[in-house]
Amino acid sequence: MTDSSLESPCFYDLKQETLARDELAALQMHRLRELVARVSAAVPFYRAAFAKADVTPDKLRTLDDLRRLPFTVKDDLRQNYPLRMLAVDRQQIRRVHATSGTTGKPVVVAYTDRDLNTWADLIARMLVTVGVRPGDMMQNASGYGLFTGGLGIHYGAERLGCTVVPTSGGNTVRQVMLMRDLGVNVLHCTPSYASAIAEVAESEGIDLRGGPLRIGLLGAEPWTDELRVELERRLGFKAIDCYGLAEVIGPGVACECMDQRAGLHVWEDHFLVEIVDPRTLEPVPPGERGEMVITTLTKEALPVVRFRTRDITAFIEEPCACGRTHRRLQRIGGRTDDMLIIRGVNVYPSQIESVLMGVPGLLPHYRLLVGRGGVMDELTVEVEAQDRDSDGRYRQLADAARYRIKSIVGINCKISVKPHGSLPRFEGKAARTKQVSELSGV
Ligand code: DLL
Repeated sequence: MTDSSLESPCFYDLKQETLARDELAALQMHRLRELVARVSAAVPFYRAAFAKADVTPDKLRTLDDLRRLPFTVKDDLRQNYPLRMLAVDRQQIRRVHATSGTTGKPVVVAYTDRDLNTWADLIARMLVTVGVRPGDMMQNASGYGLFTGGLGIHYGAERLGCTVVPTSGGNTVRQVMLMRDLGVNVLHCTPSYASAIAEVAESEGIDLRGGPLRIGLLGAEPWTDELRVELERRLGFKAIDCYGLAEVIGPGVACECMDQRAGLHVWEDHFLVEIVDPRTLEPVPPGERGEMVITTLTKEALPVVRFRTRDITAFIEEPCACGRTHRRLQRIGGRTDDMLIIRGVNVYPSQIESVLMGVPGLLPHYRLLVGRGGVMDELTVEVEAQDRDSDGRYRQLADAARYRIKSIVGINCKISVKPHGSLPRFEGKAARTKQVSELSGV
């Protein structure tokens, strides 16, 4: 990055970020053919899958031919646990990370030296895109260890020339103290942890607003514009969305740009993205929502071909005013496997969050209890109130939330308003949905 490019709009890699669409497509095509040749030779799983689908690199003539390739799903990675899908020798792996995995074995992912280098560059690119500059101090309150959010962001921030405060998650009182005392400019964590940090800052009487804290880089879980407004009000930063997943690289796949914050630019020189109908697996019409499928174009150690992310989004086809040519994605509203079906209506937890945040007096701390009431799935929403219960206050809040959920989301649910501080807080990704066998008495 040159000094002259520090003006806004600012780029980390001007040439790559503003490549003409036809040049980008030619680069993708070249990298795709090379990838298919490489994994056919090195990964028995892909060799067998490509043989079954009757594809060889020379049959890939245009990017549309991508559709001839088979999909990869999370289970394929699990079944090849830990490292049977490696495309390089074990000695060439410099690091592994793993997904948390709710049951059974985690998915282990691996990186070569070149992968780590690419990753640091992509994070640095993302940081510049969201408004971080060399010399900024970033508190990285994201889990280190096996989660990709810690070290992934860490090395990218150092690559850009930032100072990193590697607090990881937890010990929130100390996080807030360090942010204030060190004059931290950038906070990276999940949106739900940012909400817990805001709360602790308030209870400690530490006002971070109006100080050097400028940017909240938030991601790793779905969140809403309503929560963004709330966090910006409480922490005084500009909250920016970033997206990624371990199977593809970790954070650094897509992010909003500081100027527009209207969709996430996905780095198309490294990731080939499709959006398909999760039932038919055919591409959705332009602009429609569907499941995002990603092919890694440059990963060496553990490339994935047409990986089904389960994340639901849509392309925004219009060029962005920031000048980046890489396409944008709508914010990820949820995952196909997080979708609830309440009395026949499909609901994502983020839709409920968005409604709750619109009810003055409720806090962004909530939980969704899903259970079977009679023959239908029923939803009880537990949500905290800002104030104590007096003069029927909780009943009014519950009525307001129930009415709005019915009219906006279209479902009937029970609302249980709780006192401030009674629901769990999260240091990483929030676990908001709980299946319960019997809902009566909640
Ligand atoms: O969450 C990587 C990451 C770290 C992203 C730090 C951003 C910041 P995984 O643990 O593999 O990786 O989880 C990936 O989290 O498939 C989405 O379902 C969800 N997710 C990630 N970012 C967002 C986001 C990291 N900005 C899974 N909005 C993905 C909504 C997100 N969901």
